[in-house]
Amino acid sequence: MKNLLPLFLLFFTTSLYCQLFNNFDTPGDFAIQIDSLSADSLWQIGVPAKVNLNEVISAPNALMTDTVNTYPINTDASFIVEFGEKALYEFPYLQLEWFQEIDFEEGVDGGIIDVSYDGGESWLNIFNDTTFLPELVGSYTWDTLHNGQAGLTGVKGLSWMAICWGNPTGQLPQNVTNLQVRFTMTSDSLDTAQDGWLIDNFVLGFGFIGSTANQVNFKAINICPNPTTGVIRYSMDDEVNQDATIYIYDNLGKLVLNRSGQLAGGQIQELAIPDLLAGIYYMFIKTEDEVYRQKVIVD
Ligand SMILES: [Ca+2]
Ligand SMILES: [Ca+2]
Repeated sequence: MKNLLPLFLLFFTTSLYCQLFNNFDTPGDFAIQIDSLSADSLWQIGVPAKVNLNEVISAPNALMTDTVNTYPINTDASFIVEFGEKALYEFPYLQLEWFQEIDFEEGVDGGIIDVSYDGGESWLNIFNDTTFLPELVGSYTWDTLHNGQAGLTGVKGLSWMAICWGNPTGQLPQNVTNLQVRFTMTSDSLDTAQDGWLIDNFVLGFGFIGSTANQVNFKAINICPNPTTGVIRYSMDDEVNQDATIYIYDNLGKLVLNRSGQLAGGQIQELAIPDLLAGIYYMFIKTEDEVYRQKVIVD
């Protein structure tokens, strides 16, 4: 603890997490490629002035299917977020998260999310990606849409969603150097005068601490899924096979869990957290040689 506490306090004064953001209010860390070739391109970045979709997470802007009007019939409008080799250096522990509001004709129109792992050569619907098995977390409703594809549908207020790669059941190969995620709004020929899809605050998180924090030698704990409920599933990249102590602090810096035991190097391990209320926590694992750290969200 003697060594841990000063480092922990430093955390509150510096932003050390290695994440990429695009909140549509300032220049983002990664680009949003809106499908400008399509006449149907609906996606606009701006201040929402719609009837039903009107909340942003960070003011003033969000990305949405037209800032004012309801979505048209017979449309397929896409945008793509792309991450190259530099952004993927902590593969396969990777999470793309965002907030969204949804207003679609239930079970007919909706939002399709496809992923490409080969530079756009081939695409896998995220609900049917049985190759790499990304875990979808957060709050969402999906169904088979008018075109036979699985997608988000129905009406849902502001909610959080994430695609989580590198989980207990799915794993990405280390040689993937390009990851693209495509968001497509699709509608049939019946106009129900609904608002479509609004997205704000994309974050690509690595489960990694470091590049701006050379002065603090924390190493990463990989936690997936994150947010989690009831149990934390975690691993470290190092082959750590030694006695360690786990500390979990709440958002106010109060120690809420303290466990000692033997780490099983390279494996996904589980820590039960039945007593932790929903909120933000900071998990530290201290061995004789290292301190590992990660933010944990319990929901
Ligand atoms: Ca925003
Ligand atoms: Ca429709």
